[in-house]
Amino acid sequence: MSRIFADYVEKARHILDENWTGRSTKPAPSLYPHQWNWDSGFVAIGRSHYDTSHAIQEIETLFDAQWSNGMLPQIVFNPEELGHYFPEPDFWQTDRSPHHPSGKLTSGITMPPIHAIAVEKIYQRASRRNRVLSFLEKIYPKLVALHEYLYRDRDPHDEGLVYVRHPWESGIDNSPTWDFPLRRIVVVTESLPLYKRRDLEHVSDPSMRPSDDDYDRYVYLVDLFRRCDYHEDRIREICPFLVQDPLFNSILCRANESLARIAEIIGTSPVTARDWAQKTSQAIQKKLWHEKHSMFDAYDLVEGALIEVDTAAGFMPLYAGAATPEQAEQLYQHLNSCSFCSLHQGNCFTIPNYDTQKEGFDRSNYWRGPVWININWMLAQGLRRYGYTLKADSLQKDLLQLPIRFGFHEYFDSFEGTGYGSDNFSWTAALFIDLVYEFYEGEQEKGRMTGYVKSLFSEDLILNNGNDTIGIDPDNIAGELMRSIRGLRNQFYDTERGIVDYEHLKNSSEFRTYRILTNGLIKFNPSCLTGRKEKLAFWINLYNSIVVDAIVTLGIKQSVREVPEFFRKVRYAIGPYLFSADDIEHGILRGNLRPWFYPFKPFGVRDPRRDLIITPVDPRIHFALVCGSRSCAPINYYDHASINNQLDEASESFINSSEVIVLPEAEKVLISDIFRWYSEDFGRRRGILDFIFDYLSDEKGRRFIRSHSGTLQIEYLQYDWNLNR
Ligand code: 2M8
Repeated sequence: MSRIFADYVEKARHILDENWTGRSTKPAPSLYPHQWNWDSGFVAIGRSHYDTSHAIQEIETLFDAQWSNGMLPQIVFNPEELGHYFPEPDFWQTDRSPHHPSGKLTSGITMPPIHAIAVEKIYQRASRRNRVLSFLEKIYPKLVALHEYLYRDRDPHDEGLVYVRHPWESGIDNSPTWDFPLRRIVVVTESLPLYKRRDLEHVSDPSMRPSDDDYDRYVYLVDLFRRCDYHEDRIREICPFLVQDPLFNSILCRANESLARIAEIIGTSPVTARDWAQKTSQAIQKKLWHEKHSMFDAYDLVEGALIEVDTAAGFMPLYAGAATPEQAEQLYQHLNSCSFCSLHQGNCFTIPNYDTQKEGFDRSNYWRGPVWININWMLAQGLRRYGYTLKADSLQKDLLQLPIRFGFHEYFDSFEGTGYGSDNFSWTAALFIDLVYEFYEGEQEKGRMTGYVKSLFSEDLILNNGNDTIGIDPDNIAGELMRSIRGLRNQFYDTERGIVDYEHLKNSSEFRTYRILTNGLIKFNPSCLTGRKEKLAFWINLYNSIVVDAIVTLGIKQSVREVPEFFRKVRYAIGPYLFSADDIEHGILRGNLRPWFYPFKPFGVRDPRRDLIITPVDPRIHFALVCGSRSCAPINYYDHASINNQLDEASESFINSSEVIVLPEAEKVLISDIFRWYSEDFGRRRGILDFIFDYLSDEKGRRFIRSHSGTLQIEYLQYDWNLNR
């Protein structure tokens, strides 16, 4: 792990330790001094990487306060911390309900049910899974009871969509979406119970919190619930705020997937959980989709209509896998626009909670604009689920850099990144840990060679054998091959998402044709290529295709590291010579420079392949050469006529991805290992910084690099060798 990540993981763990009360974790030291429902889920996910027993305790403590009807309360109050928050047990008066848990102090509403997801992660990451089994067996019926409660009490039309009846239940308290149903509540001050807000005592600027008008309505609703003695049928009859929220329902839907897998692990039937997941997924798809907005919106049950306000919550069906591929594509276009900070937009942290182009957007006000780590964490997974890896990567970049640059805050300014709300915020710390462990840690594990591939690959492998060349015109082979590679790109490479559809490519006629054409290479003389651009395009395309060809032919599953010395051993016969991927990269494209991992230059003094070397080296090739891994360039086809622009685009993409993180506040730049390995090609430190400066879109980062180029510290990010599938 890079040192800076190790330092910040340490800080994050320290925050969680400081916020630990002995039984659970406070969301924040003073603003939120009790246990919160979904916060604990996120915290357990973070802790699951390094402290199984605390992660388990976090969840157990929360479920100890579950109501007898299955409801899991939004807040479990810590009796020792009373007096600093509003509303507290005296205001909730939950003992009016026969379902309230005896001996526990709780609020009378719930929150998004993230817990089955957390429980599954605890199990998956535990070093001794057998020991976690008894926890799974104990918690499973409680998770089921929670989901049953939601489908029984909160889904009046039995349609698979549950309602929230208070903005606090949604977790996104003052989201602009709630303005509409809340407007329905006419507050008569005299009949509103007296109350005193405590939250403003803990924040520097009240405009960053919900307004007093909002609070009046929050209080009105709590008063209504207690007047109904928390009886759901009575509440439903008169409550002016009943909303089917895409965020809440997507989390429920995704949690059902985890619940089904937990059922299987403990040897019980996953059918109910699977049915729930399917029902909710279809209901989200049909009822919450706003065709004209190309977005999921919340449905107002009182009004009987969608609330036409698009917030980040509308992207959450991606996390649940509940969007159709067509809906996902439309969501992606919406998400990747200036409304929610598009890729490489610069000076805009992705993704803000509300559309930056809307009048009501407020960059510092709580859930009305800022960037929230938990939302982005879920969305990044959703985008990956649908294959939008480049965008997922950009969310990941911000999830990493915001806490490092601006502190472990509750939320962040979408343009400046400034941290707002409480500092030392637990879920920011926990999800930062999760991200670092997920993407920069488990590599050794994943890099292990599979026995099958190893046995297949003890010798060099020449992928083209010269047989089966029927119909190949030897004089035209370069052109034919390039056309075929372009065809593969069009069909199977998703350049926008940065992935290859290996599954379909493998059995396609296009790939068969490509392989036949590679046989023709044996009759091809590469010295007949003229012009630098033609040569660059030919060799870059060939390099990228030999990698894809080898991944498919060798049946690589997880990472090219499954095959030792992959890049040195896979070869094409071209004319009378053999060319490995390394020969193409280091020999031809890098001007016969020694690779960082090897003591010799690829072509010796008398090697005739030296005639093919392309000099001077263009360092941009490093962002065009696809190595089949997540950390390397997204695959494309390079056309000699536009190769210059294409190389610029590839460089821009890479420099603005999570492979380059500029941290002016820490006077550091974190960059991909690629820059360490090929430092010489870029012109060492100076050249690397100039290169980054040229392509970086973040203005503040550029200014910092310019003014601190002599003193700033460079650290290298571990390379992610997992397959770009
Ligand atoms: C915020 O909500 C609480 C009420 O639940 C509050 O403002 O007092 C929200 O951000 C919510 O999502 C979060 O769970 C809670 C504690 O972090 O704070």
